[in-house]
Amino acid sequence: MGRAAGGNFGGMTRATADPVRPSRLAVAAAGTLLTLAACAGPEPTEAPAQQPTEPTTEQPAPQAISAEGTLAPPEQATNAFTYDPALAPVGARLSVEAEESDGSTEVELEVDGLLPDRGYAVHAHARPCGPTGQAAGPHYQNEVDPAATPEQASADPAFANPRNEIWLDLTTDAEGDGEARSEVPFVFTDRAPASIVVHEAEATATAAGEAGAAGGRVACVDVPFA
Ligand SMILES: [Cu+2]
Repeated sequence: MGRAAGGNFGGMTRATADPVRPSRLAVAAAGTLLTLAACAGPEPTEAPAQQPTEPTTEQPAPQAISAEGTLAPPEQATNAFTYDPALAPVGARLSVEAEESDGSTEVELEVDGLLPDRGYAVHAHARPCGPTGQAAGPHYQNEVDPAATPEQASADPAFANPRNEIWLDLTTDAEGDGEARSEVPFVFTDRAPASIVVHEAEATATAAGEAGAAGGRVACVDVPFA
């Protein structure tokens, strides 16, 4: 019984009483000149007072991001590029969502308007899209392969694999739509990928010496993972 009464004292009475008082004082002191400003005052102070009482805001907010883009030729593109309109048609849409929780990251990709009934190899890459497919840099790796160089991409399955990189290989349906989902056992810290790249190969290679390889880069969408 005592507890319930104490709880009621806490939030509501205090929150509503404080903001009202100063604006009343302002009206009394300043007269007609300030009446307009004082009238406008109470409305904004009442609205925010309701939001903190929502219990759901106390849950830890998950780190979630989303991005989408419509493929355009590099000279017109802003965030979604096609480098090969025969394989990644202008107007196709890519949409990406990512969410971190409990030390893992889940990434989902949806595509609309690619070629029908076709596989595409897709990965998260380290840098943003640019005028050519190479702008996006190498695959994002959680643990970076020390043997990889700008000229020689990581091809060691110990690093170039779908638990250390984010692979979103997919197969489209008869309409050219498709989706992929990947959950990896890491989160982004001081580094994060910046784009999703679609390749010409129908699936990402996994064998030693060619792991991660997927042919030319046909499309790219910027994703603000960081
Ligand atoms: Cu790639």
